[in-house]
Amino acid sequence: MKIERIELREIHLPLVRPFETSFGRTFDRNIILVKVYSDGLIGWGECTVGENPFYNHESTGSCWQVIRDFAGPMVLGKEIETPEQVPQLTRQIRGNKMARAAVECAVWDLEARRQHKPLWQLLGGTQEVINCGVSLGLEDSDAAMLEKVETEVSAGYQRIKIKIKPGRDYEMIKALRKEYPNIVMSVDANSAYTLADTELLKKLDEFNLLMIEQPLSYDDIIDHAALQPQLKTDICLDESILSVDDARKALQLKACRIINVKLGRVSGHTEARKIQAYCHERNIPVWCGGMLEAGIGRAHNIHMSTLPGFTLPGDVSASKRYWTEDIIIPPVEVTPQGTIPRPTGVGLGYEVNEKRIDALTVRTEVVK
Ligand code: OSB
Ligand code: MG
Repeated sequence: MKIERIELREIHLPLVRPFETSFGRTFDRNIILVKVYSDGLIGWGECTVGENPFYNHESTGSCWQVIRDFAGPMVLGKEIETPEQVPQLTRQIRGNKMARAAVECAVWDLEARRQHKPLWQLLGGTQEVINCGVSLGLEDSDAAMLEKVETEVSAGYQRIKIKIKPGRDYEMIKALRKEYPNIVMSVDANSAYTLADTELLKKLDEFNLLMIEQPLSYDDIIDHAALQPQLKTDICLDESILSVDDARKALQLKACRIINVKLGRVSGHTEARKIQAYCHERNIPVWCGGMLEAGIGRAHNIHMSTLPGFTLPGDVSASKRYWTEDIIIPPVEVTPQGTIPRPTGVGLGYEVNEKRIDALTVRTEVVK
């Protein structure tokens, strides 16, 4: 197929409730959508980047520029056999993986529609349902956090992840564990600690956590390798893993025992599949992380999560936890068992609500 046209949209939509991590609080999202055209068909991608360069070095603004001026033009007009060629076409771009991923994901959707298959089938997905957890942002009080845990446990989610930061860690988790001794619980520090905090991190072993996600620096593997043997709790790396090579290095150094895969962070489905395959061969569990995605990004995450290595519950949860009205129809819904059945329709398997997208659009540009 030949990519005939690439359009960018920036949509603005408020979150149902603010989401706080150790690096800051998000109230609204500004999300870039990529629409690719070929032979009368359309494919959609969503850039998973944050508004500020606080999770990684990218931002909505930087991704817009990189997609418009580099990743988009490298793909536009190109004859491609398979979406796996897209990372080849954009490989000259260093870093900027969320920008590159948005274009690649749109081409995957397009190719799935061209082949008249659901995306999961094209990717090689094998699981009929995906297992869902939730990620709970920081709250000012333990009482507020307890209330949120109660809501999500009642909704059926299979794993509850709690954001932590210095000062909101040991005592808060202790309070939650007192009320919920048996739920599957994990914590995510988003790089808020250093090796100087080793004693505190060791104390979290008391709480029988499924994992501790990214305790140390976003660009580190070495210090995590020093920390992991001192903890009973499994470390899961998120920010530090940008490629299958990073996954290999982290596992060789025993820096973690679990890996979080995010499509944007690792540059798209092609690299995500490589990480999944590498880990699956070694019995290292992976799971799908989230970046507060709207429906298109959420749907891409669902398809990826059907791959065989995705055994732990992901951060892929119901649309209504984020948006009053999503940009896809129907919205993503989660069963009382905490699962999402894999979509049956072609491509993403959800209808993209273009009217809603038009109403939310704050910027449009066509790639030249
Ligand atoms: O570290 O997993 C993270 C959100 C923004 C940036 C980083 C992270 C998160 C989440 C939210 O934990 C996951 C979600 O509900 O989409
Ligand atoms: Mg994380």
